[in-house]
Amino acid sequence: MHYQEVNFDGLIGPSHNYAGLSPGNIASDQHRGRVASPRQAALQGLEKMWRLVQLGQVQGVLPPAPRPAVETLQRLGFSGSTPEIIGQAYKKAPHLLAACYSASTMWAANAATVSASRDCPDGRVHFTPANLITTLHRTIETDYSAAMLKRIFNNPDHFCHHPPLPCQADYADEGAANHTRLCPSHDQPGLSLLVYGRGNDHQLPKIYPARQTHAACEALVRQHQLSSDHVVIAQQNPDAIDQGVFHHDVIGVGHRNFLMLHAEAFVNQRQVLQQLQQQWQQSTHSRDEPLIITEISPQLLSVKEAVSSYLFNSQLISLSTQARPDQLSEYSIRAPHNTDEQSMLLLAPSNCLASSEAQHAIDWLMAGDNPVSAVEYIDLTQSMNNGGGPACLRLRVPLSRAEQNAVHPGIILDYTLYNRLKNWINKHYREQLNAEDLADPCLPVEIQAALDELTEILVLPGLYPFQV
Ligand code: SUG
Repeated sequence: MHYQEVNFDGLIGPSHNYAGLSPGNIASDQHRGRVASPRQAALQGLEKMWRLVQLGQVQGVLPPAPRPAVETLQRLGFSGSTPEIIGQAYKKAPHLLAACYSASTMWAANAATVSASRDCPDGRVHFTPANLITTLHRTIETDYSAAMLKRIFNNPDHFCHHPPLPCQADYADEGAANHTRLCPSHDQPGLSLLVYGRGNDHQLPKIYPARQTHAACEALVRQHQLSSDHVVIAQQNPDAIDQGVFHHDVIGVGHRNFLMLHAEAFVNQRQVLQQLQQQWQQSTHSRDEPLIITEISPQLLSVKEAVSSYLFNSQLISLSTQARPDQLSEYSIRAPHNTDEQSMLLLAPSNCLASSEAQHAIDWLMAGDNPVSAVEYIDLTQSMNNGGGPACLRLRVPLSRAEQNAVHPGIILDYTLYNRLKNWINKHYREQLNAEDLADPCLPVEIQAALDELTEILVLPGLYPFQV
């Protein structure tokens, strides 16, 4: 049966702003209080999705959460009508208003952990929405994301939805950003690499929070019934967390049989990589398809520069059978030297162009013995300024043909939907948004009108609570 890794990207919502809400996320901190452009942000995200379609990929669109989260402001003690609640919150606790306005559901890699049907004993795709308890603005995403994913993957023959892990510090979970599935090809069982920052030992970051726990990784493995010989659980290097690596996908990316990561990503990295190789041999029985691991040394690219360029937050895209070399854009720096089954495109954030270290690392990668045969750059500046690169914006779901057919069809991007969404963004989104604009009583009304129309475009009637 034909399996494919399908990307589902978070559509960037109309309240995208820079509020500096994420300690340990250096870009978010540096851009606190800057003027954001929701329109440009959403168009950049949409262009990325459309590029994937042009490259022959199946691409889904995940609608944003309704904002502001008035019910959270109510739970925090603000009362009255929506304009009154917003007015009080802006005066007394602007950081809470900003949290309730955050468009953070755009970073769909944090929406859930997803296991492929080939990896789960019941043959279904398993989803556990992330509780995101480390930050307020992110933990209020969970109920919405859980409901939205159930609407989109709503066939119980193919999809199994679990509740989020308990909202307690020991089970802090940030979803697929800390999960990499490695496999010889998507129709075969995979090896799950789960990464945490906080366990029982004392190797903790000193400055910034570790957002994922070991206990959460173990619970996810149990929840999805992954077999232990198909799982490796690794600890993030606490020094890397203190340099801004708040999720593993800031320092490593894997696709099919290829894992690319910084040499300082993990505690005991040697052992972790050895364990991956051993389990690969045992679990995949695939000698023809080796697991290729490429480590980038700190001499080539420092952790600091990895964080500022976001090289490891690139997407790796299989070019096999999907895209021909002539489908690569003029931004592809090199044409693929082969287009066989192994060939992959590195879709990197355009920030990498401004970093000579990142450029050297890419040159080194392209010259090396690995599947990356082309690189292309994508401008996601608006999301990047909040610490969200190409890989953060997408949730990967490996799907068979039958599973793909069971996904809600209204969210699969084609040329018509791309154009409708572009017009919708241009019609509804503000060109600019700053901290003071969040006090504007017109903003919730504008957002509601936009989201109401979006549910018609995506054929998801009644998705938002304000519609019922
Ligand atoms: O959780 N930024 C997000 C970025 C998430 C990136 N996702 C992955 N690495 N997969 C975060 O830190 C900033 C919002 C603000 O400051 O306004 C923010 O939430």
